[in-house]
Amino acid sequence: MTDATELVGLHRPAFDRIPDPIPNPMTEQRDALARAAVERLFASRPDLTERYGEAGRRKCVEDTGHHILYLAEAAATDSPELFRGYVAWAKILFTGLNLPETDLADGLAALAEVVGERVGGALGQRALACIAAALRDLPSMPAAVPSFLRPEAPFGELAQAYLNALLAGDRRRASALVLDRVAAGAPVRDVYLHVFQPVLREVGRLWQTGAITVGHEHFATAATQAIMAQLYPHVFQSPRRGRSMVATCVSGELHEVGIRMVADFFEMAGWDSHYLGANTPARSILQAVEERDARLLAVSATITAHVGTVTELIGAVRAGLRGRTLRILVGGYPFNLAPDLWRKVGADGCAASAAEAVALAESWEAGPGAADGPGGGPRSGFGNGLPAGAPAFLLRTR
Ligand code: B12
Repeated sequence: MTDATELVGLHRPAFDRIPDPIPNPMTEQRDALARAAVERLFASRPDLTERYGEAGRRKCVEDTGHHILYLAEAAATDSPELFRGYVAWAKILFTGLNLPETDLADGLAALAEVVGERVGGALGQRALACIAAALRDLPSMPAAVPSFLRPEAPFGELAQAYLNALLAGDRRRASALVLDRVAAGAPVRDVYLHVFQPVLREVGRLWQTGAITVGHEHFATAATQAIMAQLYPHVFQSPRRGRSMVATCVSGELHEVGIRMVADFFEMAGWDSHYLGANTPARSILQAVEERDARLLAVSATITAHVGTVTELIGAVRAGLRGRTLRILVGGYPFNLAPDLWRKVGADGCAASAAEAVALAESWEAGPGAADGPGGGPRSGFGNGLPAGAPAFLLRTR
C-alpha cells in the first residue's frame, strides 16, 4: 500500500529528514551478476541444460538473484551467519524439490567467481568470505527441519490440536480451542508464545518442505490473526503506565504477526502500543513516533534482504529526532541468526521474542546498567537452547 502522504505531499518536513538509501553495489548489479553466474554454471555443467531446459535456466537466474539479495546484506553488515542461514534454508528447499545439493553448491561457486571479478573492495571480499563459509558448511547442514511442535513442550498438545484444526480448515474449532483454554485460566502470553508462535513456524516448515500449499499457510495466518483479535479484551486489560511505544515492520516486510505479538506484549505490560503492521514507509514511522510521543520504537524484519532497509530506517529516525530521546529495538529472523546484527544496523538492542522484548525495555526504563547481561550489551537472553549460529528456523519455544 502506498503511503497517502507520499501521494498528496503532506508533511513535507518529514520528507526532508529521510536520507537517501544506502547504496549496495551488489543489489544494484543484481541482474547482471545473476545472469553471468548462471551462464558460467550452465557452461561448466552441460547436463543442466539437458535436465532443466531454457525454462529451468530462467528460473535459475531468478534464484541466483535471490542468493544475491541475501548475500548483499550479509556482506554489507559483515555477517556471514546471515548467508549461512539462507543457504541452510535453500538446501532444505532444494531437498524438498528433489534437486541435488551439487546444483546448489555449483551455483554458489559460479556466483563466487563472478563476484570475485565484478564486485570490488571490502564488500566483494566479505561477499566471497560469506560464500566460502556457506560452501564449507553446506554438506553438514541438515537436509530436513524437525517439527517445531513437541508434545512435551508447555501447551504442546494444545499447539498440535490448534495446528490440526487449521490444517483441516476449521477456524471455528481453532478459535474454540484457544478461547476455551484462556477462559479456563491459561495466560494469553503463554498462548501467544507456546501456541501461535510455534504453530506458525511449523506452518512455515510444512510450506517449505512442500507438505502444504501457500493457501494453507495464508489460511492459518489469517485465522490466527483473527483469533488474536478475539483475545483483545484480555490484552487491553492492564492498567496504563503512561509509556508509549510504536511497533512496525520495515518497508517491504510483510511478516506482521511477530511484531504484532511484540506490540500486544507491551500493551499487556501497561504500555500504550501503536502497532503499524506490515510494510510501513520510513516517513510514516517517523511521524508516528512524533505523534504518539513514543519513547520506544520496535522494528521488525523477517526477510534478511530487508536488513539494509532497517539500517536506513534507523538512520532516518535518528536524523529526525531533533533532541527527542528514543530507544530503538529490533528483532525478527535475521536478528535471531546473527546475534551482533542489532549493533550493526544502529539499534539500541534486540530480543528474540515478544517476552524478551518487554523485559529488555523494562530494564532500560529501570535505569542505566540494568539492561547489561553477562556480555554487557543490551541484548536480551536468547533462550532457545540451540548452539550459536543455528539456523533461525530451528528456533522453538520452550
Ligand atoms: C505467515 C508467513 C508469511 C506470510 C505473512 C503474512 C502476515 N500477514 O504476516 C506471507 C505469505 C506474506 C509470507 C511471505 C513470504 N515469506 Co513467509 N512466512 C510466514 C510464516 C509461515 C509465519 C511467520 C510468523 O508469523 N511467525 C510467527 C511469529 C510469532 O514469529 P516471529 O515472526 O519470529 O516473531 C517473534 C520473534 O522473531 C520476535 N520478533 C519479531 N519481530 C520483532 C521485532 C522486535 C523489535 C523484537 C524485539 C522482536 C521481534 O518476537 C516475535 C514474537 O515472539 C514463516 C515461518 C516462520 N518460521 O516464522 C514464513 C517465513 C518467514 N517466510 C519465508 C519466506 C521465504 C517468504 C517469502 C520470501 C516467500 C515468497 N517467495 O514469496 C515471502 C516474503 C514476503 C515479504 N516481502 O516479506 C521463510 C523465510 C526463510 C528465510 N530464509 O528468510 C519462512 C521462514 C518460511 C520457511 N520456513 O521457509 N510469509
